[in-house]
Amino acid sequence: MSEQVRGRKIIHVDMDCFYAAVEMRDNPEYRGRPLAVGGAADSRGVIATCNYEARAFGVRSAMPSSEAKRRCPELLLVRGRMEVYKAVSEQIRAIFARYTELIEPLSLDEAYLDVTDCAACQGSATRIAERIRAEILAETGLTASAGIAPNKFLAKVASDENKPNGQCVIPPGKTAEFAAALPLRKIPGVGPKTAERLAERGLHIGADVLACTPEQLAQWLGKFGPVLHLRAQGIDARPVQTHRERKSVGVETTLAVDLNNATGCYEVLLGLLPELERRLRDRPFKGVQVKLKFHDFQQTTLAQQATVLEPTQLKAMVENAFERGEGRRVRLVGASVTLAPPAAEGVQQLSLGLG
Ligand code: DCP
Ligand code: MG
Repeated sequence: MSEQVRGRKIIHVDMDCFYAAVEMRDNPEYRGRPLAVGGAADSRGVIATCNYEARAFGVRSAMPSSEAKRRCPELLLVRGRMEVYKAVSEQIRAIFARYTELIEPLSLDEAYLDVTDCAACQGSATRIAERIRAEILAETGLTASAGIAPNKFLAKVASDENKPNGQCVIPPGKTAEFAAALPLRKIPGVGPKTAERLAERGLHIGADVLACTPEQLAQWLGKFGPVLHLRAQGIDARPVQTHRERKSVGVETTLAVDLNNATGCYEVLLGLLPELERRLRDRPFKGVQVKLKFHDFQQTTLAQQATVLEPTQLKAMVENAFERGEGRRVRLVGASVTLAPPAAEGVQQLSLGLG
C-alpha cells in the first residue's frame, strides 16, 4: 500500500436511528416509548427503522411490521415523512461541506468524508468529527455517530462502535490489529449467509481469514474472496467518490396479493418495462437482472447478458427465478439493467425490442 493511501483521513458519519429520531424530535409524545417508522402491520408493511426502546424488544429494520408488533405489542408504528428526512439530509450535507469537498453520501443519513486536506482543528480528524457532530446537533436537534480511520471500510465499522451519539478512532498504527479482531459479520459485504459459510469453515474473525490464501477465499466466495482478505488486514484502497456513475437502473413493485405462478410474475414484469424504459433514457446496457422476493422475504436475483429487453429471455428468467422459490409465493417482482460503461456509449443503440 502506498504512503499516500496510508495517509488518508476518512470520517464516516451516520445519524442515530435516523427516521425514528426525527419523529421523536418533532413529536415529544413519542419519546421514551418503543417507536418504529414503517408500513402498517395489517398491510404487509415493513419496518424502516426504530428507536432504541424498540430495538430492546428485537425490532429491526426490514422486519415485517406484523413480526415487530408480535415482538413488541406496545410498539408505536408511524408512517415516515420522507420530505422531512430529505430536508435534514440536506442540512447535514451542508455541514459536511464546511470541512471538505470530498463527500460521498451513502444514503440520506450516512456519508464518507475525506478530510485529509482539511485545515480545521489543526487537521485533527478526531476533532473535526466532534465539531461536525456538535454542529449537526445544534442545527438539527439530532445526534450522529462517527468513525475516524485511514480508509472507508474501517471508518464505517468504527462509526458503529460507539453508537448512539459517539465516535471511535482507529489510528493508522492500529488498523491491522483492529481488523484481525473484527467479527467477520461486521465487514461490509459479509451478510448472514456468507458469515454462516465462513463459520462452517471455522472462520469467525479477521485473523482467521488471514490463515487462508486469497485464492482459497476466491474459490469459496468468488470475487469477494480476495477483497475479504484485504479487509481482514484492515486494507481498503477505495477513494471517497464524490459522484458515482450510475451502474444500473431498476424498477420493482411489491404486489398487493402474493402470486403463486411464474406466468403472473412475468405479466407483472411486463407491466414494469415501460417505466424501466423511461428511466433508461436510451442509454445502452449490457446485462439484465430479474428479482423475485418471496413471501418469507428471501429474494433471488437472476442476471444475464443482454443489450435489448427480449420477452422470451425475460420470461425464461422469471420462470427460472420462480423455480428457485420451490413453491413459495412471490411478494415482489423487479427488473433492472446493468448500464454499459460510458466508453461504449453511442456505439450501440438501445432498442427495447418490445414494440
Ligand atoms: N432504512 C430503511 N430500510 C432499511 C434500513 C434503513 O428505510 N432496511 C432507513 C431508515 C433509517 C435510515 O434509512 O432511519 C438510515 O439507516 P441506518 O441503517 O443508518 O439506520 P438508522 O439510522 O435508523 O439506525 P442506526 O442508529 O443504527 O444508524
Ligand atoms: Mg443511521
